[in-house]
Amino acid sequence: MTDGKGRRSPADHTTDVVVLGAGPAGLVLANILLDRGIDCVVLERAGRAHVETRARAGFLAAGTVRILEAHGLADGLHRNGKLHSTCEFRTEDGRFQLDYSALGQGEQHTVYPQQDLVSDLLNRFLARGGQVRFATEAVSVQDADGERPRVSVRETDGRPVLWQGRYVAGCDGRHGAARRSLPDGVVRRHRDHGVTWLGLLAEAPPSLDAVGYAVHARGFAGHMARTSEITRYYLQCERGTPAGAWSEERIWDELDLRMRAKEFGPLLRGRIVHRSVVALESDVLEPLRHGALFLVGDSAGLISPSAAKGANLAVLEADLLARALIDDLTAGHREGLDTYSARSLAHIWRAQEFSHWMIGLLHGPSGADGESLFHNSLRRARLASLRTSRSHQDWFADHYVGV
Ligand code: RFL
Repeated sequence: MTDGKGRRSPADHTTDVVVLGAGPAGLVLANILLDRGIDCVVLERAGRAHVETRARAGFLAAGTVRILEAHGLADGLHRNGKLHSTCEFRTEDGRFQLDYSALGQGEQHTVYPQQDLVSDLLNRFLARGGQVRFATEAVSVQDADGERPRVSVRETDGRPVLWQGRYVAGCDGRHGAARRSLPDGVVRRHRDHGVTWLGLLAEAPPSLDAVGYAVHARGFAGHMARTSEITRYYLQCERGTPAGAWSEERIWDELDLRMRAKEFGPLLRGRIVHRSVVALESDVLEPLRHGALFLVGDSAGLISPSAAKGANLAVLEADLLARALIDDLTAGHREGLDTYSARSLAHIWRAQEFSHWMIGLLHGPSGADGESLFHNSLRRARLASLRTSRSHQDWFADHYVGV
């Protein structure tokens, strides 16, 4: 903001790092910074209750858990999370399980709902004196290529406020202010995978001790444990299907059919307590830095949930950026900041590649034309390799549980 003579208006608040967004990325970053005595603030558009109850991810990779442990942020997930290491594929050729703790590097997931992780991170940050401004929407990042970038913010009462920092961390997701404030030169590589899922949370215990992936002519169905009382299910649906379009009975019947419950055992039914429609899309911005503004997590790149990588990448990038900011702000070493974008992108693209491979494994065209039939035969062959080839399984395990 400038006055009538082109002078910058004075900032209302100053800090070292302005963090936009209180999701996994923003809160991991802010906790690490605060631990090292770096002054920061987290500006969050939503209210606290919303942030702590937003159900999304649940599968944390072993590397993610190690990062959280290294910063003393893993107590809750060790107390209440569950180790998990099996996935099951159900197809027209039967079913098979892979115990990935016995394959590749032998790593496991920890199943811990994202909202519980966010709640732990938030409580720890606040308990240590961290500052989070809820119901505070960042509108734009200004002067990102200058010495003192600023974030203009709309407070709850609509009042405009300016925050100034040395750096701004854009952890505010796909529709946030960080992305909106980038200059034209930033490239966005985007892919719409043409597949839509109905994402469901059922008040029902998991029905199998594995992540279930069902490949069916009627479309994909997925089963993922969350807690002993809540299970996530996915059903592929037509693009444009409203979240509320299917009755609970239809949902369970369709899940039974696609998961082949008659053949492999019943699904434990319960109330559907949450539904959302997820269009499988991916995008990556390059570079992830514009001057003093850095992109982290979903704001850096959106990844389809097919391989459960999004929250894991968010934590990994937050750790990379935190270390780089600490090096710069405590010792004047800029190298970490200079390489942040390239290092993060290397991880992001490997995760994108695997996610894309998973989409091809789990979905196929439903038509009976030559191309659809060809595609489906390829998919069948891919599943057969996974069922029978140990080297294929080792490769899968390392990519499935790693980032
Ligand atoms: P988040 O979690 O979206 O947090 C961004 C925060 O920024 C706030 N915000 C703003 N604040 C201030 N000013 C603004 N202008 C703002 N605009 C937005 C928002 O309110 C929010 O609080 O991003 P972050 O931290 O980058 O974390 C990313 C993860 O949330 C995401 O990648 C995962 O949830 C993806 N994902 C999964 N990832 C996994 O690793 N494992 C999984 O099992 C998994 N399952 C999933 C998923 C995503 C799903 N959906 C909803 C697409 C399942 C689903 C259904």
